[in-house]
Amino acid sequence: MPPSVETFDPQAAIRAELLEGLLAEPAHIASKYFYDALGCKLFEAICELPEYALTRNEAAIFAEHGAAMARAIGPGCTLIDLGAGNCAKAAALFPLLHPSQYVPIDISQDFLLESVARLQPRFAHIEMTPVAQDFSEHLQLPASVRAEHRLFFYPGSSIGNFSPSQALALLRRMRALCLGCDGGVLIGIDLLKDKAVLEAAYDDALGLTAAFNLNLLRHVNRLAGTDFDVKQWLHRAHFNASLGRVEMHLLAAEDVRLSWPGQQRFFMSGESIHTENSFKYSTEGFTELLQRAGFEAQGQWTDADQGFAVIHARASAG
Ligand code: AVI
Repeated sequence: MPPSVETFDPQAAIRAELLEGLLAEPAHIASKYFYDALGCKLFEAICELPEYALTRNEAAIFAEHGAAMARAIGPGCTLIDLGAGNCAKAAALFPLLHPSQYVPIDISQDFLLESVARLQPRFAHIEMTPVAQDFSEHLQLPASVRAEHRLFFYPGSSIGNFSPSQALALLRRMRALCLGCDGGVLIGIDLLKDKAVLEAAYDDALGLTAAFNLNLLRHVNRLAGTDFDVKQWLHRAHFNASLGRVEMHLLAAEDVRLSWPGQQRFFMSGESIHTENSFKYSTEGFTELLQRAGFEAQGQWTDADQGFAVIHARASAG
């Protein structure tokens, strides 16, 4: 008999993960599944909303303090861009940082390759090494990534979508990949602020965030074969002060029988599916997390309203 071959089917793994979350009490869906093609466009539109100041605050910080950051970091880094997307945030820093290698990492291979193809002619002198990877699971760098002066760039407060313990694990992984190479991180975090301001950012008047949240159900239908009808679900967002996070949920607007091949689950009216956490930090709280991961904060910059911070930290010796 020929030996059996173990094959890994990524689609089946995604389906299994999603269905496990839907059968859990309470049900949950990982927020990384927001970003299908429409979800990416909705998120881009959210970043333009008056209520969602994160992106503007961060851009203002880079515009005002980018040169100071570049002085602190020094030229010639290996710039590793986590969740690079269209690469625009990193590219805006190229003229200041003068990286010797640019390593954009993103889950969406096609989008990443298109972005790099657009960028490379403008910065022909920078070696570009795109890596298609879901780094939330296990961040890995191919051997072609220089082990010199590595700088992990993680803007947008995306680290807030991980729990503090997951964020710590990811930072520790970055620390391990900085070993012996004068490495560091440049990371954007949304700061704790007034509850009403936070809740408006995740429940805007136009309903774009509601559409972003509901669109997740259509994406899950395609990935897992479920039969969600978005009309039966309502968007909810609230700030959980004791855990320091904005939570997004989808609430059943009526009794719902959800089915998929071979199985079903009943949701009572008002029952929730937890779809996202967005943790907010104080600069002290995040600096402490960095320290626990083996980094030492070197500089921090905030916008005029103290809504957002960009922190530069170096891997500590040892
Ligand atoms: C990508 N991430 C940092 C956004 C956030 O603010 O947590 C995703 C988002 N969710 C709702 N609006 C935006």
